[in-house]
Amino acid sequence: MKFPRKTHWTCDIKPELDGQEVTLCGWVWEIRDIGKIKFIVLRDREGFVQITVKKGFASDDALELVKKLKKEDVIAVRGVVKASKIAKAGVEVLAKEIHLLNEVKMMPLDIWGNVESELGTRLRYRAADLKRPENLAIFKISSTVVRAMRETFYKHRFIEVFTPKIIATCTEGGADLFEVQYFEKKAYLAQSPQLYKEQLTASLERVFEIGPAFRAEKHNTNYHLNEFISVDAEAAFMDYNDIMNIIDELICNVYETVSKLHEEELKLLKVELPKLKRPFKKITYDEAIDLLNKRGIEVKYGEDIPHAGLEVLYEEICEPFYIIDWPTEIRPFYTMPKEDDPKKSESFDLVIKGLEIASGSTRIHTREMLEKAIRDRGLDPEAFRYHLEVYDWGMPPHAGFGLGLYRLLMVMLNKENIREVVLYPRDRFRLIP
Ligand code: AMO
Repeated sequence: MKFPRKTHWTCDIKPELDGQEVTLCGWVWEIRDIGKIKFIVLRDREGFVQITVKKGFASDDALELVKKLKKEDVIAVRGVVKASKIAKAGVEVLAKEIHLLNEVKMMPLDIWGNVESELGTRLRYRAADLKRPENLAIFKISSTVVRAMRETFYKHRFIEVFTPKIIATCTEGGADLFEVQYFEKKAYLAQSPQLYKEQLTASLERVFEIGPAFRAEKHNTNYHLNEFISVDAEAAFMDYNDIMNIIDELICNVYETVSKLHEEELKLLKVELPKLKRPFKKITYDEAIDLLNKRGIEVKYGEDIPHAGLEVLYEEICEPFYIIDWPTEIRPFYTMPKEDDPKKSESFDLVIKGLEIASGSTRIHTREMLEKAIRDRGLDPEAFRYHLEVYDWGMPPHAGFGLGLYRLLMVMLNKENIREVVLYPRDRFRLIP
């Protein structure tokens, strides 16, 4: 198809380019007609630019076309940059040619901020909803978050890996698995790369993976999804304290990088990111239970701490914090018990603004101990045969964590509902689009 190629993005159009010819491609956001002169506000992913179409400068075709243009028509504009005192951004583009690349037929919802649609409606028409400036800001920030994480991982010599998402055995407990038909066999969608990432410490030493995890949980909350992006890391020759130090650095780098690169987007989203202090606070599970009981929230020893409890702890602590040293029996089988008190484990959950964002631990690295831990939880070691055998082949001491990307974005951007930060969320009742 013949059309002029984009030479600049809207964010590149600065008064310093005065006099330069540019081609912009994007969407008609707004059209204003003041008689002889017409203004188009063109939107692309990076923002808006005012296009001025006037007789004597624009081609006759352009002058004709601009009369018929509608909001969200897809256009390419060739023109000349002009520093301008009147235009909002101090700069505009005087159109020479305008090409209509595709005509809009209808829009299923208002993306211009005049009529607010409910989240359910927005998710139903998500591809249109994603054109809203707020969503452009959210998903640009999301990309930067992942980039900042990768930087921290590479700095610490982790390498990125990809493990299978179709698997034969459970990793985190059996109940929440999605079953799939794998030719003649039954298989499952991976809940977590847990067992693979642990095995990889015996060869690649330090690995990370940013990929989907699938959980058939019937929850219907604002912070659970059935498919989410899990940021996983695992490192040989480390324990849970080493891992928490890496998470501290990773989260701080994420907050700093987003603050630095996304001033405008944060302003649009009305978000002020705090300057976080490292190391994050740590309280033990026992301390957390005591504190909660004192505040009138009854949590029995040996139970998981409910979401409401985490919120109360956050009111008390007011910064990101870890709950460490959980009872061994309520953590997954691969978790290393504490040497001096095996009823407790070298494990942690990271809580930000009252929400569990990550969890991790030092792992068991001997076969005998792992086999016993599997049995102790009523699981069948035979089901883990292909995992257990690896522990005979020189398994290093290791530790790691899993972090929910969407949960982190949700707390960073003060969103009430996790679905706001997911392109196409998958929940109990949502499989389309
Ligand atoms: P866990 O099950 O705690 O640990 O999961 C790790 C993190 O993933 C996020 N998360 C979710 N996010 C959205 N929807 C869900 N349904 C959901 N479930 C979990 C949370 C959570 O903290 N293998 C271990 C990690 C490890 O030890 O390395 C694991 O999967 O933010």
